[in-house]
Amino acid sequence: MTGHEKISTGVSRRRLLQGAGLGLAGLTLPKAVGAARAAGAGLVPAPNPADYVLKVQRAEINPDGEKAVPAILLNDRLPGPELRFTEGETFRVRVENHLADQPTTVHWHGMLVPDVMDGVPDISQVAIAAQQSFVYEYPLLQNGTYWYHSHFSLQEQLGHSGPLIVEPKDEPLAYDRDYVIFLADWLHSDPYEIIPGLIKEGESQGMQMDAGPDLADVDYPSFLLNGRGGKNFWSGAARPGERVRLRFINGSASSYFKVMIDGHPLTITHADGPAVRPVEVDWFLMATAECYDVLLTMGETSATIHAEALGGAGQALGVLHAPGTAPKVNAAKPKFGPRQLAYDQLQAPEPTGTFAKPDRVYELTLNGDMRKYVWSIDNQVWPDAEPMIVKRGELVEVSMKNTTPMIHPMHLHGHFFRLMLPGLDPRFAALKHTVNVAPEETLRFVFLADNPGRWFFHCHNLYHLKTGMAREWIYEL
Ligand SMILES: [Cu+2]
Repeated sequence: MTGHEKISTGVSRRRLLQGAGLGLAGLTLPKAVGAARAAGAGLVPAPNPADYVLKVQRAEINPDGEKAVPAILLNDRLPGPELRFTEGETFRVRVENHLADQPTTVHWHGMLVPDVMDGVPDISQVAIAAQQSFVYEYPLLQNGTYWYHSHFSLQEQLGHSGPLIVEPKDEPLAYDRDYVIFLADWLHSDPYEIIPGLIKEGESQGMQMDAGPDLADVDYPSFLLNGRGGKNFWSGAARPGERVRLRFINGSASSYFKVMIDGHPLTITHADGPAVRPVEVDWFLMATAECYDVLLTMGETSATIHAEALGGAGQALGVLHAPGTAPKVNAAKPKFGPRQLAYDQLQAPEPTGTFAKPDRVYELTLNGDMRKYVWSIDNQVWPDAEPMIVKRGELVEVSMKNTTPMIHPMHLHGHFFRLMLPGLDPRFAALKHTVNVAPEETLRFVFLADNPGRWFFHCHNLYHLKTGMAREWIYEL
């Protein structure tokens, strides 16, 4: 059975939406679906037209001007095409797998989808086989800056990712320009050699690996901003005095970025999609897979955007410049001001929940064996790990104690969680989908189990995920 057939009939599509448990009563089905149902049994209605078609294909590209390497791209672009919708619309995207030899999927990162649209092989869908297609379709119940990527093996590292923007029906912010800034890390070698290399390194270094905090375990030769690196930098036009909205997405496989813009304070307006109370900073750290929207007022004819990889291995660069002037890049190491965004500055503008006592508590430890390069949650190495059980309607509290010397960007599928930080009013806890857990740190979040299904929860460092740092939530009936 292919998902394509299942979705393209009005009856099963309706069942799919009702089964999602997303409170869709009153949802109006598109006209085409109603007509097809009226035509009666025995007729197979034409599939709903997709708003976008994403073709997954191999390519050879040279995004930093240094080396041509094999890639897996969507519509031959790096990053993949910007998908833009308005809240309340139906998301409908056909993914065509033109790979000759590998399945693929697309995960819509941060989106509140029915689980069968979540794109995780063996959990929420059967991967799209080579030369097959699948239509992802779901109602858009939220707005903000999100992204998408393959959840199959290491395809994401090869370029299989892109931005997904959902605009609100009425935009409360005023700005003159709106740019997506998609950050990535880029290899000049085969990503499938990374893990064997790290295991070898662990064996030869022995106990030294436990010496202290470690900020990055992959040596990347390049970091990309909107698919460009090196001298081939991205630029966007902005006149002095204009308000510019930048939608930062950390679409890297395993890098954190320190982000600043020469000469410009940044007002953080959104974190991981939802709005936060605006806060002005000099710079912010982005964990892998996090998203931040910022506003700035263009003050000069040219300003360089710096995204320096944590650990100092390099930076991704871009330039905002006045139209008609040549973009000038400042490739020097960035100088970070004193005001760094902290998680406890992220506060929701409206209450996101109450003081209610959780119905269920999970106290998890994040573990790893650096020498063997095996990562785990509660010493369970995915896929050899027990599912974590919740029931619909429960308030679930999760604490994560990081017992490893590495940073872990932990990501929950299918739900926002409320980040619970000491000293903050929990009613205004920010909604997030990804959070950095630093070495020795314990972080706590709460989520409402309101989206029945099977959901992945994992470290978004692709190599930690691949070597076991993941668990599955299952809704019990
Ligand atoms: Cu990790």
